[in-house]
Amino acid sequence: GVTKNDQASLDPKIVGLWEKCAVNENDDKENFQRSFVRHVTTTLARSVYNIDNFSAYQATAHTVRDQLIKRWNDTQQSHTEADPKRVYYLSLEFLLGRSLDNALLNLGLKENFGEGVKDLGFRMEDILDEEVDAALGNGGLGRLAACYMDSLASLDYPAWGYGLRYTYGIFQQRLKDGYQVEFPDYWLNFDNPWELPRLDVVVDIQFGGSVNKYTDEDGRVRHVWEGNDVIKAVAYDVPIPGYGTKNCINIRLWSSKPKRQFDLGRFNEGQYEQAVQEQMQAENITAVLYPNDNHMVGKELRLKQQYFWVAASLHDIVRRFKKSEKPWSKFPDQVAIQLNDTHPTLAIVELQRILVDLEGLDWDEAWNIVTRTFAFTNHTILPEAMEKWPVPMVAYLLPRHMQIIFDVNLFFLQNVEKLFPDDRDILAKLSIIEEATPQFVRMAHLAIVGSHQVNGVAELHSNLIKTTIFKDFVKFYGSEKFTNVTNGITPRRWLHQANPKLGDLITEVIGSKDWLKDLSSLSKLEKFADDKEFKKQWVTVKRSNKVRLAEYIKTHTGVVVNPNALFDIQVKRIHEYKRQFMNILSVIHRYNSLKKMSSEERCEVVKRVVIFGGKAAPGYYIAKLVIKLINSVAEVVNKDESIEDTLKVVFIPDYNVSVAEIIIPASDISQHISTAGTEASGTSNMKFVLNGGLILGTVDGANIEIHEEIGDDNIFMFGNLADQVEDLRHAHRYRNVPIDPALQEVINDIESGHFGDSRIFSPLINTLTIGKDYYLISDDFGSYLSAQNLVDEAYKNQDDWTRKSILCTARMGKFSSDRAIIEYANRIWNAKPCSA
Ligand code: IMP
Ligand code: B1N
Repeated sequence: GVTKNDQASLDPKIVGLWEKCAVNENDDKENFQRSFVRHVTTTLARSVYNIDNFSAYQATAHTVRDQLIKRWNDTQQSHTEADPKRVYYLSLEFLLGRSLDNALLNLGLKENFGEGVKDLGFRMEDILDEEVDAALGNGGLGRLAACYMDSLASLDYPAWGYGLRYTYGIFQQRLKDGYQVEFPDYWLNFDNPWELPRLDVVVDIQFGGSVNKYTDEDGRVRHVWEGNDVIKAVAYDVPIPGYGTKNCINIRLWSSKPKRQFDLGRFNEGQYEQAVQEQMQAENITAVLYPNDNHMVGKELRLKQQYFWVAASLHDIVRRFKKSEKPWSKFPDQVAIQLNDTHPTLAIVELQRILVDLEGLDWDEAWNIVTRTFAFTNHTILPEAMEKWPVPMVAYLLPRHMQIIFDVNLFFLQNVEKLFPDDRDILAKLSIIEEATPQFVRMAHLAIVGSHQVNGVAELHSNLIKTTIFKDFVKFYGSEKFTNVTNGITPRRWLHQANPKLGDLITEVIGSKDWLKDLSSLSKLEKFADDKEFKKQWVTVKRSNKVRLAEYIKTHTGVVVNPNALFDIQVKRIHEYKRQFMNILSVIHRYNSLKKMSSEERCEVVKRVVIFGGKAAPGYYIAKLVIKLINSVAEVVNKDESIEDTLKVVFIPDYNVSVAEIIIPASDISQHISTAGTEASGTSNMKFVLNGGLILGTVDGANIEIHEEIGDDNIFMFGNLADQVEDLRHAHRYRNVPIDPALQEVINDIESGHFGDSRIFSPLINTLTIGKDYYLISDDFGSYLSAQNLVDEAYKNQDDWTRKSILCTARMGKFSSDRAIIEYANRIWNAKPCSA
């Protein structure tokens, strides 16, 4: 039939009905309950006599979904009419976590719906707990994308995210004999109310084949790429409601489907298995999220994922632009595309291909449009994370793209040569192609050359990229192309939702909820830092969050912990550069000291619960050994009655977004102890401090800016600085640097078999000894232990500790993702809000 999708051609009868149905039909308790029961009986096809918590969750979620869809439609329609400059955030990862609580808050339905379910005999907490996390990401990078979507929606930016709809998200972690074991995360097992399948939005994506040249009627050489395989990309839309606005933006996730159902010929010949093979291969592409954080694995399927995703997304972006019938030269005024790391870099090449091969623009004209459209965020300087793809692999999968990359590189290097006529070295250093056997495409170089702005994610990191990995690009482009946008976090999820008691207390004392939209208004808390009554309430909230975590630990690990002890937390992906190893080594040191004490002396010490959590990439052997060591130490320490309950060690399994929401509000101290210069920013550091937890950290990433904001007295910093790291590594390599004596004692203790068969741990110990201690654990160990002592001392003065805690929260305004998004919009995208 005919599709009517502009207002002018719409039948007035339909408009009338549509407007009626657009009226908010369940914003009060009774309407909610009616909708709830309707969804139970129709959507879920269940009897009202048989509603368990899970179906109550589903019915509530579907009621919220109805509202989301209306807002989504209104927002998208108003954007279509206003046709503002759009922002597109391309990210291979969106670590959204749960959606129900967030949607209730952002839509302003929390109170009425809470009352509504209570009335029907349910507890909202139980209902919320039924939801499985959407865990389509590894760690900080994926969660950052989720926080940014929340801010884009809340600030009314006309923005869309584009990603992949993985069938399996990040694996689930369980522990067996202290070792990590991975289980598939089949998150779509039950229906997913948070996605809108757009089975009619389909893009054909091709791979392989060859490129044919011909001369067109104007005498120009044109290229036609004829692919071998064609796979369909089907859109699934995830609505993202803003807080305090009707605006609802979209994340479009692509799912791969076979082009044909199956090979009919084969099917008729009775070769059923071969007949469905093509189908299975196509569905492979979006089957699974690669579980590596800060590490590149050069698998062909990963490259296919990247192209599949950027090609579908660009097709959609270009289609939307064409609806407005503006000339191509206006494309960069209508479209800003942000590349979340180098994963979507092929988008640069794909747009150039669309403009030159399909739309017939001149190369230079097209390249000008491309480079004014894209901007690139770098998230790491770790060498093992840098993406590079073998030229033969790219040429085989994407023959036309490989040609375009060589041409882009040729023209780029010609310009380099003009500026540095006699410098062959710099050509080799800047080249998009690494001249090895085989050659490689350096994705970061391509991303820089194809973008108008490149940014790092914290001050130190943005300076480091200019002086280390990209320093030769600064020589060529000048430093203006490189900038900083310090990361941020959404206060809606990370304070209001994760820590409702603290949120309410803050709202009460500062007299408004403004902080949810303008986090800098937390500074109004400063004047209560010495208010006796307020401090009491503050302590009560922290204590109840610690009790909540203690209960979680009890049910999930069996370990009983004392909520009066100092809760010391390190939760993040397990990686050598994050140095969980150093943390557990210091725990052993503490344990040994406790054992040497008399019971009178032990009475004086601050009790500690040291909490770990985080996943190791399945192929990361050393990281997995760190988990094993933590659990082996925990087993010995936790059952050693001689130290009473002065020390407990816990590894919380399956750390994810919804577990983080329980852990983070309960910290007294959290640890962010990466080797200086290795953690680009970190974002959990911000979450802990926002919730009134103090930090024990190195002079790295966003720790530095947190320190600047909250002041010397409210943070424990230690360790060598980033500019000392290279010299220290050099010393380890070429001189015999003695190991820190306290560290040596700990190593001896492990080797004595105190924590089980020591042979298990020798590969780990070897990283310190014969492995040159690349992450400088020995160099930082002394100052780490001193900082730990300062923490203990400070904790003894509970009243002053509470003051510090309040000041921490009060001074975190800068770290809202709203601030970060406004910086991107003003300094990089040139985009304005556009409200429905
Ligand atoms: P797109 O920009 O063409 O992708 O449109 C975004 C979405 O907005 C489409 O999927 C439409 O369903 C929706 N939409 C809602 N109202 C309108 C309208 O009046 N014109 C065009 N699209 C609309
Ligand atoms: O990005 C976060 C930062 O806060 C962290 O410091 C940084 O480590 C993290 C390849 C990555 N950098 N690189 C990755 C993830 C997956 C992958 O396949 C690299 N993650 C970060 C947000 O800026």
